Amino acid sequence: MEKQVVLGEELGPLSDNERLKRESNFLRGTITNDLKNEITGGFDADNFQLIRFHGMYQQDDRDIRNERAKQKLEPLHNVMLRARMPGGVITPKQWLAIDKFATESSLYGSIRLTTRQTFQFHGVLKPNIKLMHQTLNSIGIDSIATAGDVNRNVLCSSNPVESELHQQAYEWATKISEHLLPKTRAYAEIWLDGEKLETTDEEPILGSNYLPRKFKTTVVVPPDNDVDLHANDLNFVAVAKDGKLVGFNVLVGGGLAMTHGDNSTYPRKADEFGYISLENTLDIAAAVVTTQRDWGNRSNRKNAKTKYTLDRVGIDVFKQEVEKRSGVSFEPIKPYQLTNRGDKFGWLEGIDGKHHLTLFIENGRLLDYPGKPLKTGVAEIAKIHTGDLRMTANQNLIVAGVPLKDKQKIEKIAFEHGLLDPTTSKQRQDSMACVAYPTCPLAMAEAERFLPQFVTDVEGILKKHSISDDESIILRVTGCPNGCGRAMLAEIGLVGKAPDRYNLYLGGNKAGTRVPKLYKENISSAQILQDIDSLVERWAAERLADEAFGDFVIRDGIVKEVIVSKRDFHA
Ligand code: SRM
Ligand code: SF4
Repeated sequence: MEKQVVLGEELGPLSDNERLKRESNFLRGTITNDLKNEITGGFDADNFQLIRFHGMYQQDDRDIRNERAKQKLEPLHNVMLRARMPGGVITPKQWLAIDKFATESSLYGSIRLTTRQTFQFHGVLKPNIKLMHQTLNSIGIDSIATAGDVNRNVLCSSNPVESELHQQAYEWATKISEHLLPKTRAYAEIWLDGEKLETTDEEPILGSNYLPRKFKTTVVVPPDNDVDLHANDLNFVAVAKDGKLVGFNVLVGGGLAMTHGDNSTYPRKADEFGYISLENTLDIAAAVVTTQRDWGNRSNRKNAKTKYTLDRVGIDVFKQEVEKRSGVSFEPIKPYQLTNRGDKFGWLEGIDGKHHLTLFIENGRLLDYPGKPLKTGVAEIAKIHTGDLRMTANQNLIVAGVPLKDKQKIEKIAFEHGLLDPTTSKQRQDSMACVAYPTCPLAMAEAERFLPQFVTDVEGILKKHSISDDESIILRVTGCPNGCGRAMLAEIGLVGKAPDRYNLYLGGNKAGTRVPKLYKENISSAQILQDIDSLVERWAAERLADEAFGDFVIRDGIVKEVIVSKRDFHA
């Protein structure tokens, strides 16, 4: 007997976001009026949400919020923009244009590389918003659907070595991104002064009320899992024959966010649905999205993502619906292995004879620091580089496709501007934090500003216990349980609760295929360092040969393994 599935809109009273999407006239709202309103730097309640579908978030600097309130000033409203860059590929010409905009027209002057292979501008004031979109449009970049209840920027493994396979995977990331984009003309009308894109206002895939919640997609080239596929709703894992892409293993239902104190929320790995051949990729993508569109919870946004839909209706029921909608039957999963997530720093030679330089950018923040003019350095490279630049999902940057003759020149610039630093430890390279303060309105604790010193302290602990320099622990800090820094796939994950208070999670693995488990709740960074010190001491003394920290804490019973999140994560 066919199981009855309750549609997402029948699960309870609709959330207010459903009303505002319905009333928005395909994402237009009254944004244009708000733009003209010079009395406030902000947007009204509905437009505050709607601008997200256009890739922007309204923010203010939390460091100066109280001071401004004392002076009876409204918060210094501004927007953060997140660009759409499938696979993170950007040309030097585009880079120079975004560098110019960040320097001249944003409050912070920085370019922030994100955990989803794109860049953000922080601190763009209302009078500069249109200029920003028009600047981006003039260089072939947009910010459509990088936020809001839609399919977000599509990730693709940054694998510069197997150049041909990477190129094919990247092309699919771009095709999937285009296929799942909103079709509304709103973006062009509002930001590009009525210049029309060739679209209608029908939304055959996303629907007129768009998706119940954000939706994330990746294309992965094993064995690298640098995109952290288990953080994503829909994943296409490349299957190659003789170095050529022939199809994808499809995994559905990953996601990392949770809410403190709400056990109905949890980080969850994606499930394997099966193998498909290449020509079915877009149909499967659309079928997964439309199934989630119709079945995802539209009443409670905390339980609205695909991961909860799968756990509510059952994996098999969801999968059968995808097969029904696409007319494609999944074949059994083809063997594949994910082994690592780190970027490969320094120079690598691709099989096409081109050279690729991966630069470590701490926290992805490109800015000119005293003695370390990182942003200028990348711009100087872009001025002479003939290949492309690739942002990685670990917030780093690859100078890709360098001919042999330019290698030395580029390396020199990188050294001179602090972009190549031989003293950077492997531990630092394997550590990551989300943005958090001062721009993120949801931050409960520091993350980006906290990480550098914290890593120095952890480096000291590893040294004290004679852990060799070529080993590290995947360490991630995230300023609140939304999990933007992907702490919920780390060997050591810190999740912010309050200023200098974090929950400490342990037990992810190197490949990113295991969710960690709570070890201690609501503790200070000093306490966390003490705990890490004693845990590393035990690891150093009792580990099996080559046993990673995350594997050790599970084998030793320090935390229990999370196998099925719904059952195990809060148990
Ligand atoms: Fe995120 C919201 C930053 C990757 C889960 N995220 C936010 C906002 C926009 C805060 C807000 O809603 O007002 C943050 C802006 C901070 C700022 O000032 O820039 C923010 N998220 C980021 C970035 C920039 C972190 C970074 O340090 O790089 C990443 C941008 C990605 C991109 O380019 O698209 C970023 N966010 C992630 C990830 C990691 C990933 O996707 O690989 C996650 C966890 C994976 C997942 O989705 O489960 C993530 N962000 C969230 C959530 C929780 C979603 C949920 O399922 O409940 C929120 C809050 C929300 O949506 O309500 C959020
Ligand atoms: Fe902000 Fe929380 Fe995301 Fe960090 S994890 S960027 S604090 S929403």
